[in-house]
Amino acid sequence: MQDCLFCKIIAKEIPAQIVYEDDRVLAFKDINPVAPVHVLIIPKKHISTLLDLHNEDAELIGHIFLTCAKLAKEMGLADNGFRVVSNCKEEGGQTVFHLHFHLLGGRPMEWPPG
Ligand code: D5M
Repeated sequence: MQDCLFCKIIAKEIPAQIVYEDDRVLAFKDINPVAPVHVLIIPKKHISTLLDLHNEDAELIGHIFLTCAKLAKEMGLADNGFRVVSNCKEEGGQTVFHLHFHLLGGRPMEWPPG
């Protein structure tokens, strides 16, 4: 989608530190990490928010979560654990309107989030 930052990363028009890619998803390091491991996992299909998901996206979302688990294991997070977060719209803290999942690990996480 035109003017979408993450679509431009998918198209390699903007550089990113890509850690995984396949035909449906891309994973890259967050530019502003808040944990020792902070990776964003995104669908290649442009979906603005969680609210824009449709039934046909169920398999894609399953694939994204399986990718989160695969990367967490590869990045050494399986023993101590990790967090996966998706912020939705303004009060959820979403700043980039292309659906994404934050994979956070490498330090203890707090609850509730700020
Ligand atoms: O998270 C959006 C996240 O996207 C935020 O943690 C910064 C990250 N970000 C923004 N621009 C870039 C680029 N160019 N590369 C990598 N990461 C980026 P949200 O949940 O929407 O607040």
